[in-house]
Amino acid sequence: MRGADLVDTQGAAWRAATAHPFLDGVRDGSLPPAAFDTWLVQDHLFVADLLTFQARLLARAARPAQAPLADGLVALVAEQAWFEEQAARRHLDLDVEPAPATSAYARFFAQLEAGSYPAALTALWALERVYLEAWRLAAPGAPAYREFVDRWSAPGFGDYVAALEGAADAALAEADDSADAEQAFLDVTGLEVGFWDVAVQAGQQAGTHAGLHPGTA
Ligand code: HMH
Repeated sequence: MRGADLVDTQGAAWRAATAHPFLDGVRDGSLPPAAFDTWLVQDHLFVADLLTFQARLLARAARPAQAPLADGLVALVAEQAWFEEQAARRHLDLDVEPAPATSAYARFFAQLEAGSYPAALTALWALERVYLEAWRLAAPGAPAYREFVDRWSAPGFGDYVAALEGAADAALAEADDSADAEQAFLDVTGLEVGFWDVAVQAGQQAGTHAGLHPGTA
């Protein structure tokens, strides 16, 4: 089994993760700022968890996977700084509690750390590929969100995802059993939907409050 096969066999789950209403709102500009801001602060937490997970994955990586994983770690450190700049520009407090979906992702990472290397690498590739496809589908994006769309639609990010896919495929080719990797792939799609949902719900709540208290915004 190869990673690309999973995208085909789990097509419905894949589409749910990559074609969410959040992304429609990014594309046409209808996404409420409160939804976007919630996504931003939660993704900043997510990236910190991802960095920890990926650092531990690098420690047990096969030789050819080391370069993409190490390059990816450097990029994640820079990405955290970029999130912090974006948050400052939007006057957002990054010192927030993780949403349930963010905590669920952190628990998933912990579970992967205790599990097989091919499953962990497959999950990493899958979650990065979700971002590549999801944001590309939102391209070019409304002006307010364009910088974010550009980040994950960039050719360099595509190259990174392709390198991870190659590394995951190599690991899967050597695995005796890929059932856990398949499950990890499916888990990623569900966690991604949950993550987008948190943001969309925050936008709806902000809209409701604005409606209840007209003129106080
Ligand atoms: C929730 N999934 C989520 N956030 C991200 N930044 C990525 C994937 C890609 O790194």
